[in-house]
Amino acid sequence: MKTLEEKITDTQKIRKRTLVSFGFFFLFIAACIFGWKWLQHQPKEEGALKPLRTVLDANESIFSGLISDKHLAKTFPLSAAAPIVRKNGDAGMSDGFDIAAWKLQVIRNPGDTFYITLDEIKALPKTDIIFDFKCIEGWSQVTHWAGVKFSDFVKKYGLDEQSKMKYIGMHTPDNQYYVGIDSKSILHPQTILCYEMNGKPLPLNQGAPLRLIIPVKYGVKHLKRIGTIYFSNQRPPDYWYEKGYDYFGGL
Ligand SMILES: Nc1nc2c(c(=O)[nH]1)N[C@H]1C(S)=C(S)[C@@H](COP(=O)(O)O)O[C@H]1N2
Ligand SMILES: [Mo]
Repeated sequence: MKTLEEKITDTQKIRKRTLVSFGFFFLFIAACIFGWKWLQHQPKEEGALKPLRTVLDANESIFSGLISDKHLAKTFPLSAAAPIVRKNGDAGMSDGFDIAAWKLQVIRNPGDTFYITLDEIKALPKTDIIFDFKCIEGWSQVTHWAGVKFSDFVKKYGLDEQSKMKYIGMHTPDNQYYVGIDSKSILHPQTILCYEMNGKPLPLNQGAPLRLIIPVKYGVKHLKRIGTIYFSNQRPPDYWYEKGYDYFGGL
């Protein structure tokens, strides 16, 4: 049996602990509010608050080291490919585009440009890929594409030196959509310059006559309607990066 005195000290102990716990709880909440306010007052860097941008860039340096030709995106049988393919994003897909007059512009070096026709691209070995196309908006779909491996294109057009630069840049003929991609990912064996979907010529709103399919990246990097390709050791401008997403866009 506890004496009355002992019972009183027990109650006091409980009261003290409760008070201390509440104290810590309120300190924690205050720290959260303070931290959040601090974050909101930080400057922005390429569309993202600076501390968040720092974390995104740190992630990039970790994950870009993991890209390798041996790590392939999962592929699927033909029967798994969706017959009706989602369409998303129409930046750079402006009206009045003359598909018949299209040529791919390749900037070998600043001031050294050449043009390639679709027939010349189609003359290179064709590669099919069926993979799970993932959009950062939260949807994904198994889809079937075909075209020329980017690495085959590089070999055929003698761009080996250029492709050793850190990045490749691409933009639509009207410059309204643009991406930058690390060279390891662009030379990955599953990356293709794509001109077919479900065994048929690429539909216009899906990027005809030529789009990028790069299964090691999120949808944002699969630029539709390629106008120009160039090489650079600096990060080329990137549409979604400027809106605050990470530059790498890897899966
Ligand atoms: N030119 C261009 N390419 C683009 C986009 C865009 O807005 N314009 N959106 C990207 C995004 S966010 C996704 S998810 C895919 C969608 O490709 P789809 O329309 O073939 O499904 O295209 C990518 N390529
Ligand atoms: Mo997307």
